Amino acid sequence: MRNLNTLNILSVMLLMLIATNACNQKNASVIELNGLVPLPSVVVEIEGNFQINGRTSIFINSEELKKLGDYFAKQLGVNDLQVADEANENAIALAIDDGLPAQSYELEINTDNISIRGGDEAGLFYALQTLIQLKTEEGFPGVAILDSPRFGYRGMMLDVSRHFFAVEEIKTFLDMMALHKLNKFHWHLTDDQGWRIQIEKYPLLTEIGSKRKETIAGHAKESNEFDGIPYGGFYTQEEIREVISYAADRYIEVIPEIDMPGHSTATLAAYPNLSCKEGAYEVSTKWRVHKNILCPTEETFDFLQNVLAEVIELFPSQYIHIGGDEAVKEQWEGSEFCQNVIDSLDLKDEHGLQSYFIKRIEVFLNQNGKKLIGWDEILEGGLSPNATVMSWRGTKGGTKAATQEHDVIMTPNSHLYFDHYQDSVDATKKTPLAWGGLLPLKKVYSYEPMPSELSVEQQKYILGAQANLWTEYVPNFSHVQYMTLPRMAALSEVVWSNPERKNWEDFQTRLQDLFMIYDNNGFNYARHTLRTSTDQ
Ligand code: TNX
Repeated sequence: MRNLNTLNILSVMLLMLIATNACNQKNASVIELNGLVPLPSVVVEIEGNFQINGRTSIFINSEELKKLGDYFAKQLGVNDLQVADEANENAIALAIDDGLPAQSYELEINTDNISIRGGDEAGLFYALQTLIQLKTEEGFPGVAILDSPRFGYRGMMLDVSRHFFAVEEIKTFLDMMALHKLNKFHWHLTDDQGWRIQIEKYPLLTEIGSKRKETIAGHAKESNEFDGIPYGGFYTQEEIREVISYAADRYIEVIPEIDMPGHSTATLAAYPNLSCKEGAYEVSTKWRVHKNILCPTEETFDFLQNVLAEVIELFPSQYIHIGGDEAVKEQWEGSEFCQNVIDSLDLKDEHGLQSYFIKRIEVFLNQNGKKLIGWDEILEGGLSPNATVMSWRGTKGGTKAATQEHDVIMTPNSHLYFDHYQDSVDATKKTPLAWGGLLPLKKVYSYEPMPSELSVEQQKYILGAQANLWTEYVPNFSHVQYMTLPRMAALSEVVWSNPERKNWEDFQTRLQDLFMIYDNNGFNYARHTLRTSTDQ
């Protein structure tokens, strides 16, 4: 019997850390092991090798870990789960250690045991991801690992409006995120080309708003052809709950986005009374920025509050994303109603009106215990008091918001837009059609989320970073995977690992092992990008 409390991983680690620093050898031992992505904080090889066999049990030290213990058992192919303070030999022992920071873990593998301590359940879950990456045909190599994330917010956004992905596909996307220790799934549920979430009070949002009569073929910049094929899809509230629960089992928070006041053509197709400009609206069949916008009437605010009330009820997330991007002000400029609002509230202009709009929505969200996130356009005309800013048009907006003491998530289109080309924008090179721009793996890997101009005090407002996959040119889920992997691996190292230990050469070596895990899981990925990124 071995008492879990007598583990001395930390002291071994500290000694090895001192030794490693003394020799100035960066992760020398990692390369000998199966590649780990994202790179853990400290990895030290130990003699021996652990094998799972018929006598292996998983031990948990509290009933509360039962669900996670079951998950471990299933993933590792172990049949026996026991609750006890002490573990037998041949055990995989899990325990929460309040002394460790949230999301961090210590993992020790030797010939007799695997011992894992997590600062919380998420920490244990991340240790499992590391175990999955370490596993070889010979079992698990002896190792001691001390690991914790650099940022608390490690996100991926998926646009399901331009193209729709089924619940099972969303679950696979969450599996992909979990493998890379990402923890925030930003779900872009509404846009001009389709409304994808059932709202009980407003059935037309899905009856009309989730369907478009056809879709533009080729690149929107140059094409005038349409495919003539009706397209649609939405998630019922039951399905949304299923996704949230699947994500929660992987310690991923699902953050819904209801985009307003722009990107609302599908909303207006269902409820044209919410527009400033009378006319017939239909769900958009083409890409790029649209002029349609919600009118800031009391009717619109009632509608949005009713929609958000259902969203708040459904999603346990602390955040609700309300978009705020690319709201073209032309229809507001031409509306007598809007001009009267601007005058009567003494607003500066249409940007002031957008700011007033977002502030009202923020008050409603805050009253209901939620925090608002918006794209960086919400800075224009003055930021809502408690808003978190998602900086997408580069990092300037994020830096500015941090200096105004607002939380920030970095998601610059220069480094984290996975809808951009991976290798070449040259059509003759036969890469699949994409939005534009060039974002090779190496460029994602090079991204540093912390703006150097921020003071130490201001740096704490940078919560982390997120990559976005807009899906105008991503028609099916296999293509989602192709655009996302392996760039998600580079993202994971940007948001998880110590930047001083980042090393592009070493990352490429470790990525080859990760590719085997992608293969084992049946994930499609852009396998050629390792080679092309090296060339660039
Ligand atoms: C800008 S990023 C958008 C999206 C497009 C994307 C294409 C943002 C907040 N809005 O509506 O899909 O560019 O890269």
